[in-house]
Amino acid sequence: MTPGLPYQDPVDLNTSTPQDLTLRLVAERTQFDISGKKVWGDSYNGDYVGPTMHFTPGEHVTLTLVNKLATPTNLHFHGMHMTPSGAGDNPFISVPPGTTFTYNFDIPLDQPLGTFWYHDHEMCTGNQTMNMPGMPATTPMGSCADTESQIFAGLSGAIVVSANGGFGAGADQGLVVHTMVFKDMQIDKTGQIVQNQGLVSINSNNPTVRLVNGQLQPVLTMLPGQTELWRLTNAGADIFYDLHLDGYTFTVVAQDGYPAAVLTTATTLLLPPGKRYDVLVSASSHPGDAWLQTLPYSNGPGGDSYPAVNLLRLHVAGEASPTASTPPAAEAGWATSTAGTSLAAAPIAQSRTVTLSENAAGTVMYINGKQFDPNKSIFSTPAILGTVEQWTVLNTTGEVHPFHLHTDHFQVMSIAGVAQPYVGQQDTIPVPYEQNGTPGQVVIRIAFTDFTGRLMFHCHIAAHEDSGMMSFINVDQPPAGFDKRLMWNAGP
Ligand SMILES: [Cu+2]
Repeated sequence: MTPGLPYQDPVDLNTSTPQDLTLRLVAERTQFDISGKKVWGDSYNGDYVGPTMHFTPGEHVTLTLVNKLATPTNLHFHGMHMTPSGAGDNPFISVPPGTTFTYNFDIPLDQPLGTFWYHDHEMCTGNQTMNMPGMPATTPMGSCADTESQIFAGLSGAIVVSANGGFGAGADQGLVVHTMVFKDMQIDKTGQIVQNQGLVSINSNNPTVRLVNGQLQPVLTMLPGQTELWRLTNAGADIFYDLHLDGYTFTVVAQDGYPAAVLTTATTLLLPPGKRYDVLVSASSHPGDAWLQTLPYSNGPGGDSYPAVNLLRLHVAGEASPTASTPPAAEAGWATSTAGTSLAAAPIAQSRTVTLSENAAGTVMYINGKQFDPNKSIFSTPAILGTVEQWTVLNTTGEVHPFHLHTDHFQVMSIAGVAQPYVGQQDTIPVPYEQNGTPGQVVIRIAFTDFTGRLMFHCHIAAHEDSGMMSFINVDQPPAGFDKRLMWNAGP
């Protein structure tokens, strides 16, 4: 691979967002050109980083997935607030090899504007042992690739939701926008991306090649003083990114596609698998270079340890940007008008505990003592549409697990017992590991709005969801006589 090529954004699947949007994705075996090296994997429409989908609230989407793979596949629209049922964001759909499936859904008017992503979420229902070392990756239903293998092979890409081509209220500042999709690659001797197959397993702790939009250490050029919006997306299968841009700060305007209620700045941003941050970056007023790096990171004594890696070189050169003086001031109007109300004062209709655990070898994973069962939620009672619940997520293992809920975002109330200020909602939160016999703990609140159905939740280390750390909650309409005092109305 040749580092240092000019930075490129992923290809766009569509550039306009008509009221009726028709899209087509073909999943197939593909030989990629990765900064000059030929590598075999799986693609959507030929690209290692799937083409970026653009959606807008109020739109109807018809998306045909053509499966030319040798295994079943499907799509999940991570973070999108859309129906989890029917031909919507429904991971219970499985598209067999050689067939097509047409997804059909509305983007609701209250869909937050920001960065999301899509990926294979094939659940190979009935087999949660495929990642156990030495177990062949086959199931009673025939050849079935796990989610980890499919995402790792290449089946993921970004989704951008915007209105009028911009980011949100007060935010159409004419900034240059970049979509940065982080994925990593392990390549075997035959030039193929490693898969869980036969006696071979992906080991997320093995040396790996970290790529930005499928490029090795690309060079992004900015003018002195220029401000850009970067849509940072971890669309990889298993590993974390702890992003740092040497000498710079990130201004966070959205997290997981949900506008920030309060603008914050950060010098590092931890992105577990599935996480997104939309950030403003203002180039230095002086020409020079800086590395966007992922810092050394360990997700716990029972997990992985990753070395520091340079990801992208920021090259500041040329005449000072004519817009240099405007964007930071424009931040005041950025996005915050579309952030939702804090759930701190909401009535709590139900409280639940979600305990993440695993066997001693770390190969079989559980939630509340059970591996994923596609036919049965770990909860005996449903959530009620229009209510807010409080979930205490406990981690009794020696590694951080990023907890993800489909369909509805959540608000993080506390981490390890420390109350968290409201900065907006999110859909993926790293749950700390157990220390000295005290489980890691995150308390979240979820407002179940707009959609009934089965909402998946799971660890977003794909190997862990494949190993069973996944379930779903049923969301039902309020039964007759339901106590209206338990309903949450976030209105003014
Ligand atoms: Cu996990």
